[in-house]
Formats: sequence, C-alpha cells, structure tokens
Amino acid sequence: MTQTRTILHVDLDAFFAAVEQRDRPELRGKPVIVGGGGPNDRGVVSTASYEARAFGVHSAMPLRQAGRLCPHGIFVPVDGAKYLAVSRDVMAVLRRFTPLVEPISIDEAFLDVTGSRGLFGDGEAIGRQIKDAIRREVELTISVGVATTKLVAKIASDLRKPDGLVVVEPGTEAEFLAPLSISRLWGVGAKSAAALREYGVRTIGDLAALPDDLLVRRFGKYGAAIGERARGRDADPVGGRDPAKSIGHEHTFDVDTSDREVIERTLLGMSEGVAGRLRDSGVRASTITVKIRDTTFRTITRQRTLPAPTDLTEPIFRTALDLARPEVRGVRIRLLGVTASGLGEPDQAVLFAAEADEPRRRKVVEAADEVRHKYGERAITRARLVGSRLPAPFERDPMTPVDKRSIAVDDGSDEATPDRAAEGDEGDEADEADEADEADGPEPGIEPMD
Ligand code: DCP
Ligand code: MG
Repeated sequence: MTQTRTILHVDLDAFFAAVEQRDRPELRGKPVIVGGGGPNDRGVVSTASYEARAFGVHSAMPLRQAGRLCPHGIFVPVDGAKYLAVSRDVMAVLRRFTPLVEPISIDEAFLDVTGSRGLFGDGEAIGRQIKDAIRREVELTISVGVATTKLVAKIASDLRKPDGLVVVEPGTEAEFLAPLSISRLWGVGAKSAAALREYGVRTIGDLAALPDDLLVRRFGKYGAAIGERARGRDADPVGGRDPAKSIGHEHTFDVDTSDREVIERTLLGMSEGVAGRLRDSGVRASTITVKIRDTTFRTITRQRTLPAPTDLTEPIFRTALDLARPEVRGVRIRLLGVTASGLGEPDQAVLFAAEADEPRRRKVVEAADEVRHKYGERAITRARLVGSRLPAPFERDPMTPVDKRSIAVDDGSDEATPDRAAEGDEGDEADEADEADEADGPEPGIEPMD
C-alpha cells in the first residue's frame, strides 16, 4: 500500500491589500481597495481588504461600483513588483518545509509534506508552523487546507478565510465535500453546473452519488473525472503538472547553411542556453532532442536518453552533436533546435555526491550563470562564439521581455511538412529566432568537434 499523502494548500489572505496594510500602518483596519486609479477609474478591483469586503466589494468588480458601495474606501494603485517580491519571500518560507512546493498563482501554492512529517509533525502541525513563520517573517496571514489530495486541500483552505486552518482527515474526504456546492469543484464551470442541474445535482455529494456509467454516457471522459473528484479521489501529484516539461532553444538561420562549423557552434550555443535554463529551474534533464529542418522544410527530430540526468552544457552539446552529425552531412539546414526533457529535481544525495566530484566544474558553471543573469543570455554565448557571424540562439523563455525577442521568421508552412517527425516535437511551439546581429569581427578558430 502506498503511504497516505499529506498535502497542504496555502493561500494568502486579501493578498495585495494585506501587503499595503502591512507597509502602511495607517491603512490597517480600514477598507482598502487595490486597483487602478481610484473610484473614478474605468478599471476593476484587484482585491479588497476584508474590511472593504464587508461592503460587498470584491475582485474584478468595476472600481466605480466599488466606490459607490464603499464610499469611505481607500483606493490604492497596484504595485505588482512589490507583490511579486513578497510572493517570493512566502514561497521561500514554504520551501523550508518541503522541496515539493508547487506555486499555482502569485499567492497560493500546494505542498506535499508527506516526507516532512517525521521532521515537523503531522499536516496540522506543519500548517500551524507555516502560518506562524509567515506571520512572523513576512507579516502576513495565510489560510491553509490540509488533506490527502490537492483538490480537497484547496477547497479546505478557502473555507475559513481569513487566517484559517482546515484539516480534512484521511478517509473523510467524500463526507467533507458532500454538502458543498459543485461550483467549488475544479473543472465544473457554469455550463457543466447547468447540465448537472438537469440531473438534480447541486452539491458535490449529489454528484458523487450519480452512477459512473451515467456520467460517462452524458459527459464522456470528463464525466468520469468529475465523478472521481466528487468522491474525493484525485491522484494529481504536487508539482506534477506545472513545471515545464521541456526546455528548448531553436534557431532559424537567416541563410540556410551546410557549413559544419556554423552548425556545430549553433548547437553549442543552444546547448549552453538550455543548460543554463535547467540550472535556473533547479532541474536536470535525462533526454536530449535535436530538431533539424532542411532547406526543403523536411523536419526530423532525433532523441537520446543520457546515462545520467544533467544540467551542464558539455553532455548536452556532445549528445546533440552526436545526434545531429549524421543528419546534417551535405544538407542545407534551415533550422536547428536543442531540447532537454525528462526533467526532474536532482536527488539530494546524488547532487551532493556529484558536486563533491566536480566542485571546480560547478564553480565555473555558477560563475557563468552569474554573468548570464547580470548581462543576459547573450553574454556567455558571445564570449564563446566571440566575433563569429553566428547569431546567439533564441532563448525560448516566456519570461524574456518581448522587446528582447523577435518572433517567427518562419512562415508556418513548416507545419504542413509531411516528413515532420512527431517524436519529441512540441506541436505548439512557434519557431522563433534571434536577430542575426552578431555579425561583428572575424571568424575565430574553433576546436574540432571530432
Ligand atoms: N487578483 C487580481 N484580480 C482578480 C483576482 C485576484 O488582481 N480578479 C490579485 C489580487 C489578489 C491576488 O491576486 O490579492 C490573489 O488572489 P486571491 O483570489 O487569492 O484573492 P486575495 O488573496 O486577495 O483574497 P483571499 O483572502 O480571498 O485569498
Ligand atoms: Mg489569496
């Protein structure tokens, strides 16, 4: 039998408003409305302090309406950068209790504390310690739900806001959910709720009582899933959904090339970028995929599993080169891509052992990361590809400000290529390329790769 999981859902109370009240004591105990430029603004309320909620003010309400409902409300503009910094402080506290933290928005996260119980006590005790730590160190209150599944923990954290702590004991999930409205169930929107009402379903308990075959007949796979959830069953692992499934770079050449040096150095630059992103995310990859599109738009991918997961340039580059070499011989190449997948957090024991083996190498890598963070992705690539006519590979990172990227020189006709190999290929990714603006200086000599 598998061990019963202990999962916490934590959510900050009136987050943006609470931060403002924390930083401006004169706002404490007052109806604070965060959003836009005040009660005459056309925008909507981001959030309101619980004092303002007593007047009926809530998130997404037009500011003007909030002004009418709560004429003495104190309107405060949104300070996103500040809230983001506070959010990071909170997540850092959570990570002290378990490495399995899955942030799902700026102010909420799931924690799997199953493995932390020996150290910190049961779920309830851990919930209390987290609440105390955040109150003491970040000066904010949170609400916590403790349960055996993510779904139940999330519903629980919302029940006694603000400053709540609701524990659902193992085995009582269905009973806990039964009286609650089906609108609280994940994946049940207004449309599904209306359809379910035709069957007399109003509460989660009503839904749980419907026979599975009826749910499947009426709603297909989705029906089976919500039926399971209504009965409190939900195997979704913490951290199992959100983190990137792969990290990849692609580069489209301005002019199709068969120059081996150019191809190799492009692979090197991309491998370097991928490795850096892996380290930034604190994960290692076990699989490397290269993507090669030739001048006729024929696209292939080649994939290989590494002997050990890595976040370092060298094994990624060596593998990418190995995979690409037989495919690029005598072919004019339009696009190259390197993707790392099979991502996982390194096992701490393995991590320490590996680091003991190669502390110097780590140091070099960390120094490189620092430069990269300070001066941007291109700094390191530039140093390595100094003076080359190669553009740095495009950083496929949604966090890269838009003005730093240039989108899709490719024209979409690529997608229609019949030869396009599906394996390891993300169908939804746009081909994006950096500008070829590194055309300064002479070609340096490069080390032969084989
Ligand atoms: N937010 C927003 N617009 C919305 C909803 C939320 O700008 N429509 C922002 C402001 C909130 C923050 O996200 O402070 C977190 O959202 P929550 O839904 O968790 O709301 P609060 O934390 O404000 O209140 P609660 O105590 O209900 O969690
Ligand atoms: Mg909140």
